[in-house]
Amino acid sequence: MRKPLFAMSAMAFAVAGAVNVAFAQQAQELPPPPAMSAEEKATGSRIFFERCAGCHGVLRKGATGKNLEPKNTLKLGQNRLEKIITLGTEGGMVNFDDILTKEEIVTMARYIQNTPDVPPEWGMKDMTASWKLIVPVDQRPKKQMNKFNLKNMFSVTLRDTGEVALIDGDTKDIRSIVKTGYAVHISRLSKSGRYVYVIGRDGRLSLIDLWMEKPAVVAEIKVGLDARSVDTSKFKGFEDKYAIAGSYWPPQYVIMEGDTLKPLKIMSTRGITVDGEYHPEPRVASIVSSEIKPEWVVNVKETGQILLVDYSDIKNLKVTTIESAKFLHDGGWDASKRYFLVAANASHKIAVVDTREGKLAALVDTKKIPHPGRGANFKHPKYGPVWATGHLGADVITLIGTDPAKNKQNAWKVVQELKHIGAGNLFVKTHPKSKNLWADAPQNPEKDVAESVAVWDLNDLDKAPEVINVAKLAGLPESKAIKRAVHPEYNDRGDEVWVSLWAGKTEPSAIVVFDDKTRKLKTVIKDPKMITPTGKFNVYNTQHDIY
Ligand code: DHE
Repeated sequence: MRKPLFAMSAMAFAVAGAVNVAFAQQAQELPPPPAMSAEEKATGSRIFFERCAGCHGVLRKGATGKNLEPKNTLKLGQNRLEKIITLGTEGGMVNFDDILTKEEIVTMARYIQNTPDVPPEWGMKDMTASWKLIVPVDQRPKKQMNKFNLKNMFSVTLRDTGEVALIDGDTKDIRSIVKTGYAVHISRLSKSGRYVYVIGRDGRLSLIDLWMEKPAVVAEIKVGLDARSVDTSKFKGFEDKYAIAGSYWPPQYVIMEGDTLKPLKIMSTRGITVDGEYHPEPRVASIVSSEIKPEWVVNVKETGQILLVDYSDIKNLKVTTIESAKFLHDGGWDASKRYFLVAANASHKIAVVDTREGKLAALVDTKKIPHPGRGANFKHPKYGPVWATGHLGADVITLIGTDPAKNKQNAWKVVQELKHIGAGNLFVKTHPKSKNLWADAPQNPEKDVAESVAVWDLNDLDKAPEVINVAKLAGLPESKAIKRAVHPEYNDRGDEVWVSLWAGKTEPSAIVVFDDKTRKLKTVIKDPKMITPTGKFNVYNTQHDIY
């Protein structure tokens, strides 16, 4: 028995040896990476984290963005890399000449020809050490201590100051500005509507208690070194009990106590992709909370696996792994809240999960790079219930039928593509009480398009949309820089739409409020403290997943 085995391993060694020689030859053909001082490396590392890792991954293995390991970047060389970073590419990479200085572009081109740094892990010890229970539960109010109409409060991301503004939807007053994580990303609501969970790109998760006289952070934790998603337990009997946050680095998710953020369990997402290959950095993209089961839907970007995490017994955690497509990003529920639709953006597909059955219901082919946010649900006059997504890479809004019970012929099919004002859409939105569908295009390179939104009449979707130049209406000082119109969000009654005008950190930004019925300007919320507003999360709509 021993001999053949030995013979086999000798052969394996020989093959491996030959492969190593081939690699060495290949490596010899590549030029050496440019030398960098420690200071220059630190600058490169900081800029890469702030600007590049979101699309390319910390290990630079590529996702929405290309693989940037030295085996590829060294082939391109300094000049070509500088050009790509400066001007962007037709493949969807944006130009950085208005974001980075010339010297920074040179540094970045050098940095990405060097081997990526592997950041440290972040386990239970680090997490627990970072956890701060600022106001223990028994010292918190027993009832709402302010007179605000909390249902209509908006938690607004102030991206570049690492804060959220809590804005009263009735009076439009800023009730509180709360310090949160760096480049704060999203807010989500607890099932009761009392707690706001805010996650920053630096992995800082903040818990805000809306019942306090002046709402403030009552607990905080660092869930990872790079993160984007958070949600809470919404199933009957588990309301406000647990929170879950997903990290980009380390690739993992953590389950916490809902009202204190005490970490309870960490689960790694490292593993095998839908193609059967190991991936060291499968990042956690969107997470949503089911109302029909004690379950979260956790979408793992690089593996293309959708995890149904059953939180009814977290000591004996049951996770269903559903194979879909790469690279999973954002998504939302259909109107019945049984089906979850998520963009596999680099595959140009929408994956549909039937959460009642715990199975993939469909993979729907779409135009390039779908980017739904949470999408938009409405009843189409011809096709019945549909869910809408916009696209970063195409100038259409895609409508997908979502009712296999009564409109089987349209279910999980693209029933219509609405012609948008351009590519570069990020978010679409409607409301059950509205007859309008709003879509932005902030990533479009044309200033006019990026500063505008399009509005369709849901009763007549063949009619071209009304195009509203939000920046022109807002009355902010003219500037060459683009004021991106981004993230339409309804108020709780569904009769107002708020659109952010996202300008640079040193320029005035604003939130522009429209009357949904007339589509006319209602008011502009301006304030010197309103720096780089992007996402806005209405308490009631976010609490109940209304979109
Ligand atoms: Fe987001 C949602 C990741 C850039 C504003 N963003 C999400 C989600 C993910 C994600 C995974 C879904 C969370 C969920 O539902 O649980 N976003 C990323 C990135 O990786 C990316 C491309 C690059 C990065 O480095 O972060 C990125 N996102 C942006 C922006 O530049 C935006 C426009 C401005 C900003 O504030 O940073 C932005 N992302 C948003 C918003 C949502 C979001 C407003 C929530 C939409 C909603 O209605 O739920």
